[in-house]
Amino acid sequence: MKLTSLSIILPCYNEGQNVETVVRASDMVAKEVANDYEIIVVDDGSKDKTAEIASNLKKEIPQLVVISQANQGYGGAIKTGFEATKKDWIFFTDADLQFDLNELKDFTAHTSEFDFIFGYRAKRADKFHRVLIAKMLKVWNRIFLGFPLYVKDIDCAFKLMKRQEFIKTFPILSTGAMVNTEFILKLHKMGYKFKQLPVNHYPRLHGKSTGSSLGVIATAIKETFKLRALLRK
Ligand SMILES: Nc1nc2c(ncn2[C@@H]2O[C@H](COP(=O)(O)OP(=O)(O)O)[C@@H](O)[C@H]2O)c(=O)[nH]1
Ligand SMILES: [Mg+2]
Repeated sequence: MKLTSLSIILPCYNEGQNVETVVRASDMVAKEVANDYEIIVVDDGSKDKTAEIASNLKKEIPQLVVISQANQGYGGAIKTGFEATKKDWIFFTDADLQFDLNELKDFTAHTSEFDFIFGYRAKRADKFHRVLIAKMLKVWNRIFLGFPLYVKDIDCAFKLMKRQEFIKTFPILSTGAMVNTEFILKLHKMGYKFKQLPVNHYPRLHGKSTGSSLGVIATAIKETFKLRALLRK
């Protein structure tokens, strides 16, 4: 069954070589899975032509919205996207083509039963140190935040969520990598159940991953303690 309406969020930082392909792929799959849709590109202070390339596609794809902001980090970018959504369902993924947008079709089949359908990377196609950082984050989250163990892949950027329920997690405070941890913890506390589905993951062919840079990790550590204080309230 088709979704009534869908907002697709694509956070972008220097994705000039990927943005056109990912917007076109989003447009194709959105037509198949939803009666009405919008595609929101959040250009997070890119230093390349990401915003220009995306904006040029607006003539051809009227459902496309491009928002540019000063660089805030992954969480800040996705948060801007969340706040801009207007449709009944929210789907977000990365703009770097590490996921196959067509797999969204398998997700929509579960929307009559679940409000939150989260992907997990059965086999993650990232460098060893990137995967190690992700594993450490899981242990860290468990120790400091009591993160639910059954959530398989916290940061997997392939999530379909019902907007009306998801906005109960607002305001989202994290502007860095802890953004997924934050809203999953809030939803878990509210008693929501998540459907988890495997997704394929591909190596990044263009552009650079900064998901495990020192700055990102330092911000994540600071955000953990802010989150801890917030969740204790
Ligand atoms: N790393 C990073 N990614 C950003 C930022 N703003 C938006 N993004 C986007 O977030 C997504 C994931 O980033 P990436 O560096 O590939 O992270 P990784 O796949 O976890 O290593 C990509 O679509 C980026 O373009 C930012 O400030 N830093
Ligand atoms: Mg990536």
